[in-house]
Amino acid sequence: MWLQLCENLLRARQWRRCFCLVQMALLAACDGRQSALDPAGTGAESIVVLFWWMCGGAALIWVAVMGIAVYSTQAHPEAHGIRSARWLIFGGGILFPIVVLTALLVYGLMLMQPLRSTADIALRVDVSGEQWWWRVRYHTDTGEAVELANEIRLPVGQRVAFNLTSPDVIHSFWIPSLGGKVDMIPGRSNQLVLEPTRTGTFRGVCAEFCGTSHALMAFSVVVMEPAAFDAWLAGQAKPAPEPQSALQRQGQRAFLSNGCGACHRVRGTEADGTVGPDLTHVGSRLSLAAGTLPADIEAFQRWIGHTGQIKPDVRMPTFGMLPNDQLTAMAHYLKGLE
Ligand code: HEC
Ligand SMILES: [Cu+2]
Repeated sequence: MWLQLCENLLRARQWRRCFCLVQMALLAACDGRQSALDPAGTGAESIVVLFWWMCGGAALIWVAVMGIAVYSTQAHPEAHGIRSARWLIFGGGILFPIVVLTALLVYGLMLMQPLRSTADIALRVDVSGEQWWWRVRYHTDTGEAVELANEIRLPVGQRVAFNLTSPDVIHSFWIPSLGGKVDMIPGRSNQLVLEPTRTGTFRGVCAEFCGTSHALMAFSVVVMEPAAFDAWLAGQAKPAPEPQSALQRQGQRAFLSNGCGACHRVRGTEADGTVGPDLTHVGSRLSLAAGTLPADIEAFQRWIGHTGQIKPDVRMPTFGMLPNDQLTAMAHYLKGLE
């Protein structure tokens, strides 16, 4: 009796542990800034509804199939005529899937309809998938385009149309918390409409293998109150602030004399390159190099001195040959570009 009691207890604890693990895995997967199951946009909300319907339906079908399988091990073959067996195959194997899949298709198409509508678009943002970062362009009221990289800010409750392109390889633009993903295909311009429903910071990723550093191209999505968004965009539209300290001025000279301006633009200076990200307000970004590094001074310095080690196959040369004081000065200059 004691033995049995112990065994039962042990089993109960194992079950509980197992349950805990499953619960933790589910919570980790469902929560947070990159989860399609914790929606923060109308698109993601439709997807999550469809997901749960499909999960529920799949569970029901699984139970039914298992029930039939168990029954078939118990039943006597003589108890069923060939006609009823045929009916089971026709009904369960052909009729039932046709009905279920057609219903799912119609339901899915109905969910898509409002998502694709281009009515009431409040904001248009161009995003281009580069190797391996995201070029983001806003069009302001004055008609001037504001470019930045790896960061998208949106006003809450407004429909935004993304114009998605790529200059060379296929990427896929995906913000799981806000909605579905859409491919960026060279020579084409695809459209995706999203409508964020709550403020917060979310994470977007590339969902199509695009080369060596595919896993190192993420971006931040910040959903803000409309007034805060307008203020942010007005700030981004301004030219770069002048360097304040002697160190920052030294950094600006180093930046301009080492050829960084051939690939990078800093509005308000002679640096006017477009191969790499626009650095006019790089000091205010939430991350560096497409979510690869934090955006602090040490990270700026590490990036410029160890570029290829941090991001394999990156399209920026490593400037590790520059003396340390120049790297430090450039890092201070860039961090000051807020
Ligand atoms: C040949 C073109 C080229 C040159 C020259 C170049 N860069 Fe870059 N740079 C790039 C590209 C491309 C990226 C994007 C890398 C990525 O994230 O995949 C980049 C990214 C960066 C970033 C990160 C920007 C962000 O928003 O994440 C910084 C900072 C930077 N470069 C600074 C410099 C500095 C300083 C120099 C000069 C010492 C320099 N770059 C020279 C092409 C260049
Ligand atoms: Cu990609």
